[in-house]
Amino acid sequence: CTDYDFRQIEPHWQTFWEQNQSFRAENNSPKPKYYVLDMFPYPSGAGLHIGHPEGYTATDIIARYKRAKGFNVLHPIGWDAFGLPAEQHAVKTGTHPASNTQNNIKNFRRQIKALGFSYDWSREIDTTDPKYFRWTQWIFLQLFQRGLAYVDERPVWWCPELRTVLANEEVVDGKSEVGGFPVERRNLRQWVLRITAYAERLLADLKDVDWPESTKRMQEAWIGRSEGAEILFDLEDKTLGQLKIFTTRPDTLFGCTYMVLAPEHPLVAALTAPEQRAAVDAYQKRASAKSDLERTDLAKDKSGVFSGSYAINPVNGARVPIWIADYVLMGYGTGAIMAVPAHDERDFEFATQFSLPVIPVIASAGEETNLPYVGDGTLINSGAYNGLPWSEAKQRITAALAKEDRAAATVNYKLRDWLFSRQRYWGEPFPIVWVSEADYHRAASARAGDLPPTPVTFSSEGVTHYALPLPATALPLALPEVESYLPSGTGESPLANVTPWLEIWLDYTSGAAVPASEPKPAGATWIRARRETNTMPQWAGSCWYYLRFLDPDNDQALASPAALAYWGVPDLYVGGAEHAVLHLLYARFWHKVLFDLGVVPQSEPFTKLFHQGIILGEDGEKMSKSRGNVVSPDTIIASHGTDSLRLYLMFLGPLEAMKPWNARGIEGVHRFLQKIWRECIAENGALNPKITSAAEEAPELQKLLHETIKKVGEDIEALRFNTAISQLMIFVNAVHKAPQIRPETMAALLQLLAPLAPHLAEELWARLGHMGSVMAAPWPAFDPAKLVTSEVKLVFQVNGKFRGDQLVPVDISEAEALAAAHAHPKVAPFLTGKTVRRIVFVPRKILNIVVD
Ligand code: ANZ
Repeated sequence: CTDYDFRQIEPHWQTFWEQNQSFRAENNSPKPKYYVLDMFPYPSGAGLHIGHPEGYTATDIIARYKRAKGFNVLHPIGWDAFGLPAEQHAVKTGTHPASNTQNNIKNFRRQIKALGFSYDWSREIDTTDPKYFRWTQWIFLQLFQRGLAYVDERPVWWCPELRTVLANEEVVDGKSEVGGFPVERRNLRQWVLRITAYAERLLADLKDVDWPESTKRMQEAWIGRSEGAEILFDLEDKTLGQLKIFTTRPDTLFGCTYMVLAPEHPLVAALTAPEQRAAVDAYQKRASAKSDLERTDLAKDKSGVFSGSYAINPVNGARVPIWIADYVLMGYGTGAIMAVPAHDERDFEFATQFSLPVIPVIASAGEETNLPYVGDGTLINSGAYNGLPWSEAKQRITAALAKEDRAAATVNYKLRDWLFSRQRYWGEPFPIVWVSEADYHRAASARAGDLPPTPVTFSSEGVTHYALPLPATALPLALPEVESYLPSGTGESPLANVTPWLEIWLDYTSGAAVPASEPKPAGATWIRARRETNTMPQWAGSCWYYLRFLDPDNDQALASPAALAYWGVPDLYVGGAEHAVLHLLYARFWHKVLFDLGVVPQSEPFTKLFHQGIILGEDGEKMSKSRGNVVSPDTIIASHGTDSLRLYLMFLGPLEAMKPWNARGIEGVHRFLQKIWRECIAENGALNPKITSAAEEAPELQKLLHETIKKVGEDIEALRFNTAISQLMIFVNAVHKAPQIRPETMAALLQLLAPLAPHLAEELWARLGHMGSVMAAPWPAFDPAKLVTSEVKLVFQVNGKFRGDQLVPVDISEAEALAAAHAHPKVAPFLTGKTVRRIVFVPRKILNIVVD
């Protein structure tokens, strides 16, 4: 077949690359390094969706381009393979989640290989592989040792009917997704990571990274730094002490008309008057079943109940009623507020609903405004502070109260510590056992360096348990086999049912364990222990995977110091904007901890980040199974080939833009590739005879070639692939029109095409007679001198008749042009012995000489 046969070409070159290990990155190389990373996929049962190859094609183009530019390129892939769907599948089928996960990985690998991406497959990783999660567990131990991991009772969704804890995504409208049973909040022992200790640095260091502005803003908002003051209000019942509130607006203190405590606030019980007890109890119960989002949503009706008690406003002695309402969260500030309905929307709604007074204390430009008024202004109704601008009043009031020890300026963060455990089977087990106080202290004497500054403990039924880490040498702690993937029924994970694994004799020096049902081994270092039954959340494995790619087989460290020093962090990270907050924030946190430990040399993991836009269905709607508008890469590869799919994905529009799929567009780019094929290959399958080293190429074509080299390179660097492709289309049109083409020109075209449509480029490169891969050839350089039009063809006429032409400098003068005509062998004979009467000179075009 002499036509463009992608079905034969694409698998052929994929095999070639694989056999030649064309994309292997070297940890020892004199070349400069370039590390380009994709957000690695979760291998779901559904296979790749079209959004995957969009981002992956972009990074692949960069990787291939950088190789041609002389870089040692690291472009790896792996699998973020723990997670809920695999566990749900296991519960349903009774098969081990690992087997389903491996099947999904196999399918993803096949699909990704069919796309011809230039990954270094020798570095493939899988977060569920004990060789990998050994180091996830190791990092956890470092966090633990530094006091950055602790346990706390935290609410989870609990379904009494299913006797299990549910993940947020398994709760729909307050009911279990499976079965539709009611759910409630229930406190369970959880591991929590102290990310708040890094809040300030996570915020400040955003200035050092090259990220989309919108993503930086989202992280800022999530960290949510706010400056204000904590202020103490006396309680009317002096025996109860004082009430501490957090406010960002001490300037509005005179406008405080009531106070609010979160339903979980420890003072609620003491402040509740006997006649209010029943109402308050009922209210607390109702609030406990709501999520924070439901509680604080502005659109939702405000609810609350009066406690029956009063506080005293420290600035004017006013008696202020204390309410209990769930729009105040226990987890923020002090869990108590002074309410200023005149200047806060939520307070205003609440006051309106419960007919509480509203006192304006801020005026704009000397005038009272519509309430609630949240803008700036000057103080009114505020005693000695009247007339002051609000920001000044804020400082003065805080300072005056601080003098009486009633206020302290404070900074609060919205960021909460990170709830880091799940009651699931399919996750990394914690390398932690629970032991008695006496045994903890015995172990501590041998292993002081492994333990946190203060012991992590947990009490239940009057007994205090101490968290003892396994020695790092005992890692990985693998998942035991279980009989059932169903939760334990007590809220603990299925691991709680595996008694021989759970209840053990532990040698605290080596981490060796035997079931507690067996006799205690001889030796003084064996203690009784119960393993932690929680597992880590799916985020854990993706927090540091970009480091493992540097040195994936290392069994001494997460990566060698040499590899960490050589590769550093990714030069470019591409992935969806849906990860703008959580994944990127968690990974930054871990990276900073590793930086503080001296493990990594940089303080930020992702210096340059880019989000690919979402591809919508042809109908302009989000692609989804239920809408039936999902496009599968497999189908397109079968019908048009991978090169067409890659090119089309990049030609759809700017990479960052949200754009609809268009089945007809794929035909267009496919024809473009066919056109290139025909420029190179003749009907009979031989090289197109127009390609000849004797070709005389017009200067315009040369100019366009150099313009194209420049533009394609610049566009690729800036991830503007759609405009790079447009430029190639312009150039291919010019090549098509040219009667003859030099082999070097065609070769340059194929090199420019290679990052985008690598299979076709390789095939034609070989057919042009080159040895080896097109990517081994250095990227073509453009000649700046060729970019300016320096010479033009000037036509010589004598008495209006064409007599010859010649390349001349564009800025040639009339006199110089005349001299050139006199020197031209074909023109000169018509001029010798004649008298020049008139000269018509059209610069860059014609010199007409009128003679007798
Ligand atoms: C009085 C006041 C007057 C407030 C005013 C605002 C406007 P940010 O900026 O988000 O930090 N607040 C404090 N703790 C709270 C909690 N646990 N749950 C819900 N709301 C809480 O917001 C701080 C403001 O949110 C605080 O300042 C407090 O209301 C409220 F004209 O105090 B303000």
